Amino acid sequence: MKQEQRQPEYKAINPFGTVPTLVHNKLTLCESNAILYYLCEAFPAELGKYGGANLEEKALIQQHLSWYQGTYRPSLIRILRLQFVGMLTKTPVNEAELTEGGKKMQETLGLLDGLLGEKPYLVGNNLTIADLLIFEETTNIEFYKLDLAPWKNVKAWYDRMLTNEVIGAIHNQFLETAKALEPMFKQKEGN
Ligand SMILES: N[C@@H](CCC(=O)N[C@@H](CS)C(=O)NCC(=O)O)C(=O)O
Repeated sequence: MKQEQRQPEYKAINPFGTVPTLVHNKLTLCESNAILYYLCEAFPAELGKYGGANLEEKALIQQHLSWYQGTYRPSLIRILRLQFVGMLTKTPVNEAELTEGGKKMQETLGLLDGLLGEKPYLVGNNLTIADLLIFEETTNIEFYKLDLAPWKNVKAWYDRMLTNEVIGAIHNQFLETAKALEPMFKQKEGN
């Protein structure tokens, strides 16, 4: 909200003005895909298992991360942006855009459902950085109160991710933040 990511001090380490940025030893690194890859390679004992067990898995992880950046994230964040911008600028949300965005989001969830199939995780039996990034974006559905039941593979995977103790704890914090923002949305709807 304070737009700190746009300040010159931050832009000195991240010229794109986006979060996250990783500073480790002599390296300053932007972009989630690159950061996640780096963490798995830099800390093999602790994090290597999330980066894929062999070349094929590593390549599939890259496929999912590219799809996430190019298709998945833009599709899920579109409606959220529309609603946030409407809320912050106190202007009515464009209903046609909202409907179109909702349709796109549902199509994308269908694609994710197909990518997952009945596998426990995107790349097979093990949780990887592809699951972490795509799951994190999928949590936005909590804002839309969208029931994932029609996408049964997504729903099973989403619930499975939440059984992970660390992910579950972070998710609970996220839910608290989402709840705290609810009155702002309601206030906007009432306007
Ligand atoms: N492709 C970038 C996207 C990063 C991104 O858009 N981050 C959001 C926060 S989740 C951000 O910094 N938004 C602030 C802005 O765009 O001003 C990545 O994966 O790191």
